[in-house]
Amino acid sequence: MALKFYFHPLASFCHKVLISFYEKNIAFEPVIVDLGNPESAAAFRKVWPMAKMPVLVDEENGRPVAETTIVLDYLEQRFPQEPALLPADPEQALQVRFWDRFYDFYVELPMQKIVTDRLRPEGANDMFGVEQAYGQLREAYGVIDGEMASKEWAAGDAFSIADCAAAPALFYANTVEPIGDDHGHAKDYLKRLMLRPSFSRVLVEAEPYFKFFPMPQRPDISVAKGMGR
Ligand SMILES: N[C@@H](CCC(=O)N[C@@H](CS)C(=O)NCC(=O)O)C(=O)O
Repeated sequence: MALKFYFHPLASFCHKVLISFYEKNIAFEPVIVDLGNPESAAAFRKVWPMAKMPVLVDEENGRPVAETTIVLDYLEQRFPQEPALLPADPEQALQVRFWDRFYDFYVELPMQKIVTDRLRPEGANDMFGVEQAYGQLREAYGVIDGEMASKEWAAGDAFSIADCAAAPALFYANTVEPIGDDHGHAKDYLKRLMLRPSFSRVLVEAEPYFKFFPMPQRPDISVAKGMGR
């Protein structure tokens, strides 16, 4: 039951799926994609022409599965072993799906907008869009802070695919726009995520690549190593 996983260790959407692999103890074959390398990029485009990471290829059926939320859903169906990251109860599952979408759209995407603007050619930056993205992150921090006043994990008491989405999104978002002390519940939630063994493993594996993070701020994983506040 070989699962090929096309990914890059620095890429936050790839972290989202790695967390599920480590939570559920699913074996996979890692294939690192380097979109800056023409050969690696061309090989990846043959797997998935949209060339967005990650992509899972289950050698049992040979079909590529793209889009992280769908990949996580696929893993739940294929590997129903504990822990279940998508609840069987339809109402709870709806909550999990909602918070997965929230973290992708309102934390992950604005964070990526800010970071990838640094990679644009000189003169092609989008300062207006970047300012909007910072504003959206601050708005999202307020929502998360209110939610996490009464919840342990993104959708309630159980760790779920919503937390797989939240962890890398909030980690990198906090690097580019630190969550303030006025949002203590959101800060504590990020700390819980970083101490979760599945995500702290992802962060430790990503650390050698942080030198390629294109912002002046460097990601800091001391909390994940049990050394930070
Ligand atoms: N909606 C997609 C987004 C995937 C995505 O944007 N991946 C980034 C890496 S974190 C990527 O492939 N970036 C390369 C590019 O845009 O050229 C998903 O959930 O899988």
